[in-house]
Amino acid sequence: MSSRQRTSDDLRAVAEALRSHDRFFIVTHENPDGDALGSLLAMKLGLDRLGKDIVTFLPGESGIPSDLSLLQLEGLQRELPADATKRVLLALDCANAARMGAAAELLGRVPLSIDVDHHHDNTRFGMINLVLDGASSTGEIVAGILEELGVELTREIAEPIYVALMTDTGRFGYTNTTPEAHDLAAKLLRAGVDPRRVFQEIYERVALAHLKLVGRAEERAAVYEGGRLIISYLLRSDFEDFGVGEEYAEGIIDRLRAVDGTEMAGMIREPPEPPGSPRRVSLRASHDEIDVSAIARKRGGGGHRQAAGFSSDESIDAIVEFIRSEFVQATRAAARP
Ligand SMILES: [Mn+2]
Repeated sequence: MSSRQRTSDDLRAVAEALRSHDRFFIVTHENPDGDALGSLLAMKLGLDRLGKDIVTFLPGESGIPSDLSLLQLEGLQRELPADATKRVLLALDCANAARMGAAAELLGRVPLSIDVDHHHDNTRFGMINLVLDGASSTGEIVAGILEELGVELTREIAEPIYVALMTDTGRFGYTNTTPEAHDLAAKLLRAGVDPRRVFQEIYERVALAHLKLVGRAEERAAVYEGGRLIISYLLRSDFEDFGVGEEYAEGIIDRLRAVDGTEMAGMIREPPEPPGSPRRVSLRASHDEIDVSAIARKRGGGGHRQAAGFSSDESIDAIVEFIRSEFVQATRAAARP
């Protein structure tokens, strides 16, 4: 069976499952980004229109990133509701079950579980899996599902999909910016999305404290291996100094990667809450030869080839050393004829 054939079968299987059930529990990953929350909201609004009974859930402790406050997430649950096991579990943008946090324990206890994602290392933990690693974003897959279901693409539904698409492609700048991504963007604009307003809401409402936090991380950036590797870090005390949460560190990694000559960037941070939580590490590659998800997996994390992350209880120095040695190995392997 060709992969195109399999893809459309999976899409039809998901659409059929959504059509034939009535109660859903939609989950995305902890420390959510624009794709996670945009996909979740678009799917919820789409299924609402089909008259389905929907509960949405965000695992973990982290707040909603302030730059995503345009998403109308009323009703989003942070604790597992008692009736969750009676609902169809629909996981969006989760590469593995652990990404669902507390919702992972529902697997095997729900009538049906559906895994919709675009991470190439997705473990296919659902009973139905629609994993399209060529899709720019989970939002793009959600758009395809809603189209298959015949749900009208209203402005209300198009906007969160646009948020997912724009943020996951790095404002249409990463390698996942495919013709399909731009085709979808055009469709979303035709549905009434105002790209200028969405851009402003997400990227041009920066709190001064956020700017200062970014400044501190930039100040601390250090380069290694002749400038091909760049790493910075934020301490718990930095977040305390500016009175901001960990979600404000989002995006710093992309500023590091933008430095001329950078092949790989690493950003280490100590989450201010809850106390004693492990350090979190984001990795970015700027070309195809380095697979940062393979590096992250060595420490129990994962992600995409060019954007991945992991958690660690090691010291910052030890994490820097790990990243350096992995970078050297990865680039040496890439240079091999
Ligand atoms: Mn995504």
